Amino acid sequence: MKRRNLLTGFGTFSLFAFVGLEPNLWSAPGSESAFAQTAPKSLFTLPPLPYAYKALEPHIDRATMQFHHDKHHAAYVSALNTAFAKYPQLEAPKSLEALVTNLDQYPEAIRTTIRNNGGGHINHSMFWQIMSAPKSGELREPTGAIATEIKATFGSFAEFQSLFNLAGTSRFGSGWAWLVRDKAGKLQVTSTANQDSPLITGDYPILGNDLWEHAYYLNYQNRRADYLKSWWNVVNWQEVNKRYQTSLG
Ligand code: MN3
Repeated sequence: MKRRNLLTGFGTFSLFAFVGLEPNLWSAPGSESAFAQTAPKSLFTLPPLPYAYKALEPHIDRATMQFHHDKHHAAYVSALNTAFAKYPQLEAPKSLEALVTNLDQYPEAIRTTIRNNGGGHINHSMFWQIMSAPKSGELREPTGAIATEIKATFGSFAEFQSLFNLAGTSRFGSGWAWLVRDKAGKLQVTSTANQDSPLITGDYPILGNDLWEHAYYLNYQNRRADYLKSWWNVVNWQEVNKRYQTSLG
C-alpha cells in the first residue's frame, strides 16, 4: 500500500500504526515533538527474519510470520525508541539482556514501557532465531548438550514437551512458555505473562514459545494446544544449543 493512501485514508491513528512498521525511518511515533524536530537516533532496530516468511509452513503460516515480525515486533522496537527519545541523556544498553535486567536504572515513567517493549524486543529477537524451516518427514528432536540435559532433568524429551505444552496451555491470556536455566543452574519449564523476560527474575531463557494470539490465531484460531504441538517441528535445536552454552556462562 502506498504511504499517501494510508495517511489520507485512515487519519492520525493509522499514521502512528504505519510509523510503527518502519522504526528505522521514523524513530519516535506518537511523540509530540517527533515531527517538529529532527528525528532522534534509533537506539533499537528490528532484526531481519533469518528466513522467508513462508519458511516455517505448514506449522506457522506466511501471513502470521509477516504480521508478527513486520508489525508486532516492529511496534515493540518503535515504542522502545520512543521511550528512550524522551530522555536523550539515556545511553543505549550494552545488550538487550542488560536492558531488561536493570529496569530500576531507568526513569520510573518509562519503566513499564521498557519492561513490556524491551521484553517484547528481546523475546522476539530470540524467537526468530530458535526456529528454522522444517524438513519434510523429519521428526525434530533435541541434539547435543541440551538433549542430554533435558533427558537428565525431565526423564525424556516427551516428558519435557508435555510439561512445556502444559505451561503453554495453562498460561491465562498472553505470555510465553519457557525452558530456562534458573539461578541454581537447573533447567526448568516456566511461563511468564505479557512480554516479561525470564531475565527479569534471573533465569536465562534457553527456549521460548510465544503464546500471544497474534502468534497463531490466523491459522489455529482458538486452538493454542494444536499450535504448541505443531511448533516442535520448527524448533532449531542447533540455536537452542548455542543459547544453552551461553547460559552456562
Ligand atoms: Mn509475539
